[in-house]
Amino acid sequence: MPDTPQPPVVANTAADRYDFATAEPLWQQRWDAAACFAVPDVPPAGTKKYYVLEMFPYPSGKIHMGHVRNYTLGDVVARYKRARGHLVMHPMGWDAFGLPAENAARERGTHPAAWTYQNIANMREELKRMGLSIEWAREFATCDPEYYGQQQKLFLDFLADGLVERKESWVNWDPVDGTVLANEQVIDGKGWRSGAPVEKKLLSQWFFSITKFAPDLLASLDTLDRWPERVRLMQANWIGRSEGARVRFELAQPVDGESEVEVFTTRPDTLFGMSFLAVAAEHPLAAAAAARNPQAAAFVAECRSQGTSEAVIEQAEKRGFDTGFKVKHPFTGAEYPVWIANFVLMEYGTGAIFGCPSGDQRDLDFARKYGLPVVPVVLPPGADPATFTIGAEAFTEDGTLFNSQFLDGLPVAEAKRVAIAKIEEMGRGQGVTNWRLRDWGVSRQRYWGCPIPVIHCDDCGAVPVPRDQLPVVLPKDVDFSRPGNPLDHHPTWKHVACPSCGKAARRETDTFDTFVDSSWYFARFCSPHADEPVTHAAVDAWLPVDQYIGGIEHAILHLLYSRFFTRGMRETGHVKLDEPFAGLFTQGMVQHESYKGADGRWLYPEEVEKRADGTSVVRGTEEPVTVGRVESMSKSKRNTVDPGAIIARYGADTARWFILSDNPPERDMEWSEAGVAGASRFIHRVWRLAQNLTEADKPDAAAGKKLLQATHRAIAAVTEALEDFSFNVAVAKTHELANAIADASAAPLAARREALETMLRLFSPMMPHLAEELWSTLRPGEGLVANLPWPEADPAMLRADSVTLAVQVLGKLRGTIEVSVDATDEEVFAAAEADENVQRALGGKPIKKRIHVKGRVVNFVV
Ligand code: ANZ
Ligand code: ZN
Repeated sequence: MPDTPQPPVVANTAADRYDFATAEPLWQQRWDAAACFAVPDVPPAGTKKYYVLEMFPYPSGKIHMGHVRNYTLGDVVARYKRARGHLVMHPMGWDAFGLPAENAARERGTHPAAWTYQNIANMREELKRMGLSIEWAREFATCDPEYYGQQQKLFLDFLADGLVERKESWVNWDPVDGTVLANEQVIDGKGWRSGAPVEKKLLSQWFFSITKFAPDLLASLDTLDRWPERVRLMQANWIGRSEGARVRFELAQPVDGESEVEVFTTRPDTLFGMSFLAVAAEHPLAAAAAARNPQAAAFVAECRSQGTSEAVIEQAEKRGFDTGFKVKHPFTGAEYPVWIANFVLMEYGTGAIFGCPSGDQRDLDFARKYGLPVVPVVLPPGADPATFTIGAEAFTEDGTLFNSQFLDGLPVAEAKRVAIAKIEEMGRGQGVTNWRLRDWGVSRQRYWGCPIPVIHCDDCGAVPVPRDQLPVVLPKDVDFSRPGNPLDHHPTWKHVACPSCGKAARRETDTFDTFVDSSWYFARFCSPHADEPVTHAAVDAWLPVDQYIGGIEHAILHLLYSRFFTRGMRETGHVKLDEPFAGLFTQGMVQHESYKGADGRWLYPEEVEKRADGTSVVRGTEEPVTVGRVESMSKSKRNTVDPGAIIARYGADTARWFILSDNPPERDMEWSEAGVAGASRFIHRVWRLAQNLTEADKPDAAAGKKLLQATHRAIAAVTEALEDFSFNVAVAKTHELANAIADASAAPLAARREALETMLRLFSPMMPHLAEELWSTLRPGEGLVANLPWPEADPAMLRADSVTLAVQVLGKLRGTIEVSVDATDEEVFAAAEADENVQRALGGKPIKKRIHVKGRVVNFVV
């Protein structure tokens, strides 16, 4: 049946505004259908590969503006490099294991797997609406058994190769919940859930031997010339190489048969400034003191409840307990007290230090608190030894030794060498290199993680699960109603036969730290469906990642662990390279104003109405709103904006364009309603420019040439900006070109068309949907912009025809002239002399000297 006739559409409305809501999904489908972003696991010979990767998201349920920024930046790089003729791999996956899924299970009764996969489905849809050039066929989640089973193989390879060790280590233990706590779950020394004081407990755990690679991980930082300097520095500090000495102090009286305590120091030069020796609460001497004295035992127990993280210890008040034991100074034989101190870590150096309060702030705070002597031994340059004293601050810089017998008069570096030589000669120790880096403990007593593929047998010890029995899959039927690790109290899962002797044995119920999952995913993307962790041909061709993009919050651990894993995979024959990420870009945060209601409650931006007079009220009321600082978006301050809502209202291109335009991408940017609205206006304006392409009444060839020159300058400028990660500059240059097109209404149609077509290709990495939409109307049937090569600037067009020169008389600016760039000196001087203002300044006097600085200035001396 025929349709009933419709009234004619009101002219213009359709041509007035770009219908992004229809266009964007359409172009996303077209890209998909054409498999634009698919690449083979093994690129054909002769292709230039480029691997772009953004740090993969944790599937929390919804994408946030930080994701939008991260994936937009990566998408610009990916699309640009494709246009430049590279075969670009740009995959996406999910860092899907971790505690929030378990918390959801405990709080809401949903299974961690169901919760996680539902979140992934939601976030995948949201990301797809952004129009990213991602090859979704490579997608995986780290909680897929196909992924974590391969990770288990890698672990077994590392184990066989001596890169994994089982050793005891201290963990935070919640005695009420009967569970191990992560550092961030210890709040003011108490378990976050139970509120019970946290204890330290010694557990046998798996460690990756990252310290084996410490020298290489440090030295190789120098080769990472496309990494931010700041990140390399943070890595270097974390690895923390320090030169120092181990010194053995003799105990005045042996303790439990032990006659010495060994300390580690980076400042052996300050030995004469010693006023005490201190050991960690877990040190054998502390245990010996505790066995003799209940007060010492109480102090040790208190230290245990402090939490294990270095940050906690750094901030905690310095406290100690005098054990009554004494040690003898290696050089003077004088006796000094042995304390237990809460700021000495058992895991660093030897777990014991000598304290020199004048040279170390912690030691000074400690000495002031407990009335221990403060002897200055390093004299600052220019200070008077007779009057120099230490006040509230230790002196930690370079100077000259004094009060130090045979070291007196030496600068610090020299004094270190002399002190070490003396200690070695006396047989009391030796110079050593010490590393701050610890081995990486990867055992977690949690359900929602990758099972560690080991079986514990009373006779055979820790036995690897045979490869043909991998993956060790998580059981689905788990009970979250009890505290602790559900794997551990599962009725059957852990009861298995020993693969070696066949006797009853126990499956390891610990799972991997989720940082393990993210330490090799970039390699897995090269052949995501292989039944080995990686395939050689794929990783050899695609790695390293050419451009990695993510937040600075991952500058240390994630990158270091990935660098370690790459080395481990090299040792075990999986890859041939050392460094996984050739280029790294760290983006800034997305910020927003924060708002508070009259009663001080935080308000969401959409709850706030801004009035023309500059005041703000709660929408629909008269309640005044206090506009607070612009700060990083966070749920707690409610200063978040939902990307889904922005895309629905303005389209993905607007969100992308605004996020790129605001600031250089390495800096923080402020999300504002006005900014988004501005980006949206620009998009509609560009769209209208393309709708009004008709021949000018009187085409002006000169205007056409000027427009084409502006176009080629834009090609050069946008290209340079994109190469440089200066995306905000690329946006600004596009604006300039749009203005030039709008101003060139007299230019011939062909020139305006060329300018527009070039502009849409230049902004296509940033606003890919609008680019396709315009291309399809300007060049119907000519394929996708996504498949076009990058425009090339014509050098001849870049050269300006004329230049503006300043004309000076006796060094004073008197006028400006416009001359051809090819003008000879004589032509330039003639033009300058002919200028009215210049003639007035010359006043008819004879010119003694003429100077022409090409492209800049003419000067006449009279
Ligand atoms: C005496 C001394 C005198 C120190 C002085 C410093 C200044 P880095 O550079 O980080 O390696 N230390 C050694 N082991 C420790 C431990 N387990 N827990 C806490 N502190 C420890 O730091 C090395 C310095 O930190 C060492 O040098 C030691 O104090 C302390 F004027 O020895 B120093
Ligand atoms: Zn056995």
